Amino acid sequence: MKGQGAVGKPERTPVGKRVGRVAALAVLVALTATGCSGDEILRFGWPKGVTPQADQMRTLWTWTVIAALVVGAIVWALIFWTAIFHRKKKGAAVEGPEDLPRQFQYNIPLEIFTVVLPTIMVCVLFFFTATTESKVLDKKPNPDVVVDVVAFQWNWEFKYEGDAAKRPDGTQVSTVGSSGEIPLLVLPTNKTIEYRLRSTDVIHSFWVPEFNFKRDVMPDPEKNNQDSSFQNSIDREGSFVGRCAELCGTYHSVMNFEVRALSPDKYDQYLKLRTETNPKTGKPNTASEALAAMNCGELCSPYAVTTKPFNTDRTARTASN
Ligand SMILES: [Cu+2]
Repeated sequence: MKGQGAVGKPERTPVGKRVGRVAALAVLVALTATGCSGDEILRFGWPKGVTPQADQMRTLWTWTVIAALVVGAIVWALIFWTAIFHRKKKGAAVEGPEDLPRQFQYNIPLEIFTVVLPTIMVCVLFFFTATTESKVLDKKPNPDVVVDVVAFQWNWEFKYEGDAAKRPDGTQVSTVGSSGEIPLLVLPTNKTIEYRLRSTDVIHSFWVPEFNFKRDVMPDPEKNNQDSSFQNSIDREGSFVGRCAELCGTYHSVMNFEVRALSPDKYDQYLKLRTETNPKTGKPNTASEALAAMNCGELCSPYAVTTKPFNTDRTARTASN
């Protein structure tokens, strides 16, 4: 038996209408007020990648978020629909056993559908995750540049492998960061670069946001069964900030570094300068001295441009950036 209130012409609840209008307005404001371009919206907060690997990750991210938003929108719609349109009707009879909602459960076909469909969705997601992963983690046998990334509490050392980076005294060119100077990892564009990660103390993580990729830097990666190297190629010149993405102690937040991507000829010039001795100091050129000598404008800024050394005064109340 139906409640008396349920009979008669169905009235559209003003609440539903209002919620609909507010939601539509919120979406409109969100889309227009941010001033984001279409490309920016589709990146969903991710930076513009500077490597082909980063672009592949970003494509996967965009489609994953779209899929998640579709699922979210459907689930939210179901929640709001049940909350708004299944309220007790106005003027319904005094509560009694005959006015209770339909007491149903165990909809087997619906349950099978809501288990099978998410399983298929996760499988599709897994397929694209696995194919993207194999592309991003792919390694060429002969990388053009090999750099040892050594993390320590609390900074980085970038040591260049190969004959081109050999100084006359037989040592390899290396850049060590200090609390007063952000280390610059100078790299060539459009070359395959291999990063070999290792830590001298605790676990850190090598993260360049514009690579859309990070990897933990472990002490003893071999003993820890970690594949401690990865490769990529940077497709445009520029300065990109890098950060430590694994809590590593008191000064975890101040381990910023900078990747400086230069065209291959500028990079060769840089590396050559690094192997040469500075007549003023009698020591091999440092990263900043080599860049200053190159004098190629913003790209050859001798110091980091995306981040600055942190204030070593412990009573200061400013965060690093
Ligand atoms: Cu760290």
